[in-house]
Amino acid sequence: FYPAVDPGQLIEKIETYTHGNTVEPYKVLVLDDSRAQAKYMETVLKKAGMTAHIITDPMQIIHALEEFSPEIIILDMYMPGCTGMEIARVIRQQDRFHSVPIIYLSAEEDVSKQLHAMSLGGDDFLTKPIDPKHLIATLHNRGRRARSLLALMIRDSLTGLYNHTHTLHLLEQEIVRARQKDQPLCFAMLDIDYFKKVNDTFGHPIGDRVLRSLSMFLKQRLRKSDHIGRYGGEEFAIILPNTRPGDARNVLNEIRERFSELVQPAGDREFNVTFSCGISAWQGDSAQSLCERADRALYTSKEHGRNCVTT
Ligand code: GH3
Ligand code: MG
Ligand code: MG
Ligand code: MG
Repeated sequence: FYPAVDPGQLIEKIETYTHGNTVEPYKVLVLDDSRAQAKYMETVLKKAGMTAHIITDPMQIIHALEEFSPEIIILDMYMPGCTGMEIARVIRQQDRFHSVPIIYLSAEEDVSKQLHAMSLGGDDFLTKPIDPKHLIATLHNRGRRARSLLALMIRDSLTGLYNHTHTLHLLEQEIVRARQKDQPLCFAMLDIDYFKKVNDTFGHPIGDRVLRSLSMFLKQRLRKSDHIGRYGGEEFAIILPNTRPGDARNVLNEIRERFSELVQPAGDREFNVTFSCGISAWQGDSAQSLCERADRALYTSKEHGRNCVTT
């Protein structure tokens, strides 16, 4: 346990250090079997403007990961019945927490033991007693890097939209929310019509520009609460929370019509592009089933001559 520091003085120091920092508070999970150490950490983190979640029982780790969704994890090394390394391994087994920074904080001074712990899934090894400034600086650096990595991981680089994996993750989340709030939810799949011909006629770079133009168009015309993803090559997925199927159809029909009127330039030529759309309304079923139904509706739109929306 960090000794003999005047908490008032300490807090003042940390506040000076973090002054002017406007980033969203980092969510930090701390596991330490010593209640006193855990409490101390909580004070330091909170005063540094971070959101702290403290546990003293290693058995709570899985639950804490689920409930709190930490961005950074601080682990004690020696706890009754298990070690920090074993906990790190449990954390790393979960896909979602594969790249979340894990920092050991321990009184262990044996460097070979520290290195061993780092080789088992840890990113840093800090020793107790830790200078709060040192701790907070480490957390800020780790947190910033973790966030920029995550931002890259969830987006498609061509369009800036959410990628396939993250779109499905959002869909799962919105299903949970729709159930809790007893609200409707719609899912739309879009596929550009005859896109192969665009590439063949005007070249791949112009095709890429069409993909970006549709992405921008969707971002401008949908609500902030809607999620737009690039589902595949020239396929897009849209999650429409709190939306009834009739409203989803009207919105997408409007977008479809406006987009089809948009002139796409290609050197001294120009052309128009259309898309087909399939919409499914959530009926208490799984994300997979919702996707399958939207895909079938999209297929129907293609069969009916393209440039239309099927619910
Ligand atoms: P349909 O109306 O039936 O959807 O016809 P289509 O030509 O759009 O469908 P198809 O699936 O045959 O072709 C999709 C094309 O999209 C083929 C592929 O080369 C192109 N494509 C996929 N990803 C990209 C990309 O990132 N950039 C470009 N320029 N083209 C892409
Ligand atoms: Mg301990
Ligand atoms: Mg396609
Ligand atoms: Mg297509």
